[in-house]
Amino acid sequence: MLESASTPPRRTRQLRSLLESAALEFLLEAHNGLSARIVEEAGFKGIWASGLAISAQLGVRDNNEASWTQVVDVAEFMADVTTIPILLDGDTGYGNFNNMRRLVRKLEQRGVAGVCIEDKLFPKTNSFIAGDRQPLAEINEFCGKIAAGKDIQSDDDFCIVARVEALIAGWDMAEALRRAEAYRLAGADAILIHSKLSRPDQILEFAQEWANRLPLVIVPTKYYSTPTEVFRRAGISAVIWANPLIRAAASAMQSVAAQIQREQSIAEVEDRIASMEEIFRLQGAEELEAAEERYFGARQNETRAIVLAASRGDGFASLTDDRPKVMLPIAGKPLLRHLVDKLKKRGIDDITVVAGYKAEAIDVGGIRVLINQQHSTTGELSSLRCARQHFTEDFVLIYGDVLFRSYILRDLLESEAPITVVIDSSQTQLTSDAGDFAWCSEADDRSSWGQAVRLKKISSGMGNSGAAPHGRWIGIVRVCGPGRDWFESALSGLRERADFDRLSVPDLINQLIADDKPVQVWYVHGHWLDVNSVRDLERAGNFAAGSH
Ligand code: SPV
Ligand code: MG
Repeated sequence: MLESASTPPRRTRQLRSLLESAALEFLLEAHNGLSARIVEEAGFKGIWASGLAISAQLGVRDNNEASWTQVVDVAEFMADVTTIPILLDGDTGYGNFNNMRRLVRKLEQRGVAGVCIEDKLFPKTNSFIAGDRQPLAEINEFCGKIAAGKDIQSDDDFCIVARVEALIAGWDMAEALRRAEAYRLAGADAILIHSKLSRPDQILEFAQEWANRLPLVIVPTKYYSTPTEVFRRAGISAVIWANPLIRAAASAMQSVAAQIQREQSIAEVEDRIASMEEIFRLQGAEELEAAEERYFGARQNETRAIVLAASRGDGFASLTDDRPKVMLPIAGKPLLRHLVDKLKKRGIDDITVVAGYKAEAIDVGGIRVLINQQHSTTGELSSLRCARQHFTEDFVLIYGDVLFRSYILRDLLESEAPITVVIDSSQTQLTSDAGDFAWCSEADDRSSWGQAVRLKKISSGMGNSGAAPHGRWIGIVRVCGPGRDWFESALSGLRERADFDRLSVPDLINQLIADDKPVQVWYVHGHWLDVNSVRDLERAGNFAAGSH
């Protein structure tokens, strides 16, 4: 297979380099897809697909109780979610030379870079269980297995590591060396010399006698207190940390399970276990979301919503001590729930809420919550920027504190203009306690539905001594097609301003007008309200009670 400069080397090549490099390298055990991914993320160059750990996570013994195809299936899950090479612990090769051939073929097909086989008899027993009562394979028979594997592999870089169990089974160093040499001549790519002593003496003696005839691999499960530098000086090629992750998983699960059982609650363990988000990340949820955007044509055209909900709300005194304004109850449910229900009713399911003050109190299902960490010192446009990766070619931007009759949203979704703002033509009196008044190209001609009117300006009205406004913006903007780019560039432009942190959505809309972009007006006449004070809560309750 050809490799270009930009693609990483095939995994078989990576494993070969790892074994043959002059440096001491490390493989860490993994036992399923999740742990394999964790090994790669931790920076390891290779994965040991441990027979002990894979059988343990299946809940069976390391005695070939799991069938070889079950083991290979697990290895395939591991290969699917990683890019580094996997060396499978192939036990004894699961049979004779013929079984070994089939194993190698299947491993190559499934993206496993190499296999390690040990010179014991099927069904094997873990080397640390009654090792000295474990019979060894006959040398010639084992050499035949190695040769058969090498002959069948289609990728020259696929590695077969021959594991010498002589020292485990109570034989002497001469036997270990005799076997290693025979396996080398049979075609093995590396020798794994195993020892169950708590000191590295046997390993170091073997390494010295072996004198690098082939790369040497070790598994310091028992002599783990040996400084790694000792292995490096002895010329070892690779160290396999054979089982720390399955043991870490077991002790973490035991401790968490016991605590939950004791406390009949998960509240205390919640903060010391991986978050749901972390699990989603490890599963690659983000990639699927991106792929859906690319391939799920229908979803691309879906209208989405961005809701600004970062403020505490100044007018509510202690009512907002423990929650943001949008979580105040209105007619039995939080204000934000009303809004989300309205959006969902109109088929808008992708809802991004930008929270800030007491964000943790936002407890509404079916939304994505982003947090403006600087909410206490910044304004609406800063919050909006937090959601900029969710600007699509069709989205609605809404203040989190508005309630409105559903038809307003339904009609707005009919608009195909790049930018549309909803203006209430029933409010044409400038008042000091309300802002966001709108001046338009024409007043609302209530006899013609859907007239083409352009917005000229939104302002609080202060300093507008001239004409009366044509209405009040209700806090809803729809952005479509090219409107998205206009919207983004107006936002980027304003970001350059020194006072960006104080700017609000009307400043952005005015910037669009200043950029010569048409901002379409959609007139409504009442049928909405925003919640800014304790007095508004009662009005909102009545309004919501009347909305079905
Ligand atoms: C394994 O990890 O399954 C091994 C290494 O074979 S050991 O358990 O140390 O023998
Ligand atoms: Mg094993």
